[in-house]
This record gives sequence, C-alpha cells and structure tokens, in this order.
Amino acid sequence: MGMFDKFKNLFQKENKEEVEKYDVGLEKTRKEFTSKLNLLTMKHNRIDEAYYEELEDILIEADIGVNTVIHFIDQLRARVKKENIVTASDLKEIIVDEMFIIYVQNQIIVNKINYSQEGPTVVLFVGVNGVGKTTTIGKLAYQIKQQGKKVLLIAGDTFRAGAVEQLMEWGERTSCDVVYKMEADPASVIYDGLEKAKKESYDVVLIDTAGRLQNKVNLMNELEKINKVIGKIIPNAPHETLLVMDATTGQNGIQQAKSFQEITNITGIVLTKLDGTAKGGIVLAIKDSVGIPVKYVGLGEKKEDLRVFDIEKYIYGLFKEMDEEK
Ligand SMILES: Nc1nc2c(ncn2[C@@H]2O[C@H](COP(=O)(O)OP(=O)(O)OP(=O)(O)O)[C@@H](O)[C@H]2O)c(=O)[nH]1
Ligand SMILES: [Mg+2]
Repeated sequence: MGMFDKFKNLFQKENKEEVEKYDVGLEKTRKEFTSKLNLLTMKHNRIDEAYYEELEDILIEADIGVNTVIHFIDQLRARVKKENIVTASDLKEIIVDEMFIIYVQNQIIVNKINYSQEGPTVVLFVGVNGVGKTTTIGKLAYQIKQQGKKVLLIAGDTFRAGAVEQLMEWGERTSCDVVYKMEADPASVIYDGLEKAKKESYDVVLIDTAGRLQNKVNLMNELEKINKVIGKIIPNAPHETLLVMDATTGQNGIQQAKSFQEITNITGIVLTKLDGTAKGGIVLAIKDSVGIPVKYVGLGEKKEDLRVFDIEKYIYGLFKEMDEEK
C-alpha cells in the first residue's frame, strides 16, 4: 500500500473536522497542483525527459523551491529506475511517497511546543510585519487555554500604532490576561510581564514583538536585549522562538527565515495564510532549505484556525482530488 492510501485510511478514522480544516486550507494549492499533475499524466503516457521537465515546472510553480525540486526529481528518477516504473500514472503514487520522504528525511519531526518542566513556558514570536504574529498568538492562546492552562500575553510590540489594542482584543476573545505598557521599551514590558507570570504561576507566556523591517544589526541588537531580559527572569527561556512566515510571500519567506536564523535561535516556524495561497508547496521548501520544522500552520483568520502542522494531513490535503479523479 502506498503512502497516499495509508494516509487516507488513517484519516477515515480521524476527527472529521480536523481533516476538513486542512482540506479547505489547502484548496487553492490543491486545485492548481493536482489538476496540473493530472493533465501531465494524461499528456504523457511514458515517463521521459519532457515529462520530468514539465513536472519540475509544476513543482516550482507550487513554490517548492528550485533546490528542493532538483533534489526531489533526482530521488524520483532513482526510484523510477530501481522499480522499473514506465507509465506516468504509476508515478503519481510515488510522487506522494517521495514528498513525504523529502520532508521527513529520516528525522523525527518534533512539532509540539517544548513545554518547560517547571515554571512558565515562554514562547517568543518574531517575523517581519504583517505576517500574522499577533493573530497567531491569539489563536495559540485560544488553543492552550482550552487545554486548561493559564496563559499570559505580553505586548512586546510597542512600536506599531494599534498593536497593543489588537493584542488586547485577542486577550478578550480568548479570556487571557495581557500585559502592556504604552510608550515603553519592549524589554521593559517583557520584564514586567515575566515577573507577573512567575509570581502568579502562569503556565504559558506568549510574547508579541514588532515586525518592522529594520536593518539586520538593529534587529539583532533588539532581539539580543529581549532574550537577555527573558533569560534573566526565567533561566533557559525562551523555550521556543517561533518565526512567523506568510505562505503567500513564497520564496521571499525562505530568505526571511534564513536571515532570522542568522541572528537568533529559531526553534520553529509558523506558516500563516496557507488558506490564501496556491503555493502551499513552500512547506517542503522550508524544511529542505532552512532545516527548521514548521510547527503550526494558519488556515484562516479566526481563533480556531491554527493547527499543529502535520505532514500526513498536509500531503493528503494536497493530493486528495488526485485520488478522486483516478
Ligand atoms: N487568511 C488568513 N489570514 C491571516 C492568517 N493569519 C493572519 N492573517 C491576517 O493577516 C493580517 C496581519 O496579521 P497580524 O497578526 O496583524 O500580523 P503581525 O505579524 O502581527 O503584523 P505586525 O504587528 O504589523 O508586524 C491580519 O489581517 C490577519 O487577520 C491566516 O492564517 N490566514
Ligand atoms: Mg502584530
């Protein structure tokens, strides 16, 4: 049984609503990707050079990234040879398999938050402006709160007008407390927030930061200062630094991830707006070219629209209609 059928069986037993979220969120990517793949299969009976070339284009258009695509096609060629695959329709299943393999690459993918054994778990959110940091914090607060944990939000974005109010709205929506201070330095708000979190035994602290596009040195200095304050109050914190990336920015996002990786220790990626793009292939490119796992995906603007990233659901969501059209 191929990977695709395995996923399919798995999800028939799963919570329907969970699978549907991925289905809907990946609709745009799937429509483009699967229909192109089906056309390609119809056009080419046999697997030849022209087939590979067109497949390469389709994958690049889905934003899988040139290097990842080259690596992927090499793997595919090797498998075609080894398993004596001749027809393009037999290759469709193998494509699903290989996508999974490229993502997992013999590693155990940890996509859960690294919770601290003792004291508050601190999660810092970074990323350029407009990617969805504040919204993600709201959604994650909602999720963690539902697990019965005490959550504190810290408005470390003291730069953008309206940023504090936006976080406060999320605080209300999710019944979580928010620490803020007008016209203050981010490090000072974070200091106050973490003191409160320790004193009042919060389980999880989510820290918002400003996403203004600064030069790298400024950004590095600011993050250093923030990390220093955090570490001083809660040793070994932040337990996670999540880089928020907008899936609709495609390959630009990959560059952002590389830049952030150079200046601070990113432990995971949140890929937002996957519902708004036909380029959902970016998930594979991030893992392959940046080496940081995608921990969460944003599949909409509402508080329920965040999911722990699951490669199996993702691939199933991407190829679902391929099966229906078989
Ligand atoms: N469709 C969709 N929209 C999203 C998602 N995540 C965030 N958004 C929207 O993206 C816009 C920007 O989100 P913010 O959370 O304000 O982004 P930010 O990174 O905090 O922005 P700055 O504070 O300006 O740096 C908002 O309109 C959000 O509703 C998502 O997963 N899907
Ligand atoms: Mg924000």
